Amino acid sequence: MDFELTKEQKSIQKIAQLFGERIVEPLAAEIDREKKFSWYIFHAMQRHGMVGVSFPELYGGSGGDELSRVLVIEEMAKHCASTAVTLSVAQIAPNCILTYGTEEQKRFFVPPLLSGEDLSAFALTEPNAGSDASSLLTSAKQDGDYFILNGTKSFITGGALSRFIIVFARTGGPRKISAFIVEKGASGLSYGKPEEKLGINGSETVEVILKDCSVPKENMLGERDKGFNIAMTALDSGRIGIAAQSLGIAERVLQESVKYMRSRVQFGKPIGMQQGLSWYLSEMKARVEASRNLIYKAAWLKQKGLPFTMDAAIAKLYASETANFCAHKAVQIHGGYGFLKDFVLERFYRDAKVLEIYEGTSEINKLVIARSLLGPF
Ligand code: COS
Repeated sequence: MDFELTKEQKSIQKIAQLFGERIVEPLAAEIDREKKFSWYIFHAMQRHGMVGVSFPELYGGSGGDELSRVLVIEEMAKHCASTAVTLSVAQIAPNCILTYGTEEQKRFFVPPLLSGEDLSAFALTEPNAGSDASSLLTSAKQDGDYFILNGTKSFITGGALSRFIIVFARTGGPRKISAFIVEKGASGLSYGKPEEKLGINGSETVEVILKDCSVPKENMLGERDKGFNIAMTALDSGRIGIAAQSLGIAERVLQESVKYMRSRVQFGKPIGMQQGLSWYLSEMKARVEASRNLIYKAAWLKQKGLPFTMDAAIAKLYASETANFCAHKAVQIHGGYGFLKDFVLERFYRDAKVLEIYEGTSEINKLVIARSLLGPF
């Protein structure tokens, strides 16, 4: 067992750290305030190999491993949760295509997502199919060389900005779901207005509407009727990404709290000397370190090609709850200043809530863990 990062991982971490401090941090508050996706940051991340960090060089990636991907998302999240989630979600579609796509799909769709200028999205959720994802109603009916898709997808990150969206639609009865690559400009594809949210304001969230949307049959991803498994494996990896985002947020608010508790003087001494408050820090630190170990282990299992569904769910569950715990305590430590928009705590506090919701709520992750333990009845 080795807890040390490799030379390559350390070097990627360093680049991401500098990128976060120099490029992301100065823009993060404005992105939140203006509620605007930053193409500038996203393209810079593509150019610096961060989107493609864990993908093969053959398809425009940087050839790193899963832990490197975690390190990069973690660093981005220390500065801007919206940037971190955009990055994590941008890696879902290329991951799906490289795992399930034809060679033609890989060569055509993936390089522009990793080192080019394109963004992609993943559309599973519907207004009435959230946690119960397999009850989705969007339909895909074959008509000669095309599939005609009808339905509505909701909460789609980057939906309207993306060059294409991986859409899950029903091609038969129960469990018969297939995945399609729906390209921007396809007839019958439109978008709802961007959602107004509590946090992660710099990541776009829209409804995607498919009305007799025709998709060439070559754009089916993987086998017909086997799309649900594609969605589930994509979410396993996605959960590692969201866990890394959670870790970055928890680390940042902890760091802010340490700084503040050393400098803020009340009752004639720094508030860090008040035992009650210092114990908040200890609890935050313990949870941060536990989260890190869970996440890095899940990433390690994935890169070894070992089963990691349960470990990804544990990491996501624990790290997302840790981020919320830490953000809550950090605001408390900062008192009135934690409540002001001029300080970063308020933004991280709002941004943290969704971590317990998207890519599987805490309750769904508990269900995944319990099912892994109990097996089929
Ligand atoms: N990897 C690969 N395949 C998986 C899998 C995984 N992690 N989990 C389940 N599957 C497969 C099963 O093997 C089964 O395949 P077959 O039909 O070939 O036998 C199929 O998927 C259905 O599995 P299951 O019966 O467990 O599905 P359920 O409908 O009971 O749902 C949960 C399982 C609840 C785990 C799933 O719906 C889920 O993850 N929901 C949350 C969705 C989510 O995270 N949404 C957020 C979207 S992104 S914002």
